[in-house]
Amino acid sequence: MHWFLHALKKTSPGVAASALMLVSFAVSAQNQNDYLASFDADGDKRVSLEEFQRAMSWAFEQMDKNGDGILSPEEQLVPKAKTFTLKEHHDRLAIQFGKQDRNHDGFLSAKELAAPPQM
Ligand SMILES: [Ca+2]
Ligand SMILES: [Ca+2]
Repeated sequence: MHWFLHALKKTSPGVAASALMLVSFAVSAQNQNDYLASFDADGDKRVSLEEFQRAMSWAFEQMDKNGDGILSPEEQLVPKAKTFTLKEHHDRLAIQFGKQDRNHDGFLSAKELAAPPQM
């Protein structure tokens, strides 16, 4: 038997539960890093505002068929939708970025990025 499982068997249920919590925390930290990597274009393990805006603009760019930085109602596939510019999108993302940046260092760490959106 693996030493770790053996040790768990010998310990009280409370200790076993906290060991399991440590394992699940390690897994979610790994997911946070994977999530961060999808934004982190220069690989410095933190997300700048520019990287955040670029990653979050992917869907916008897919919809902006003629690439003029403006989503017309037809491009949004919503009749009577308000015209929406890439600049407006970036401005909103900048506000969101500022709220997610809890320690105000100008970058999002894996933890800040994975945190629930701040209102
Ligand atoms: Ca980066
Ligand atoms: Ca930060």
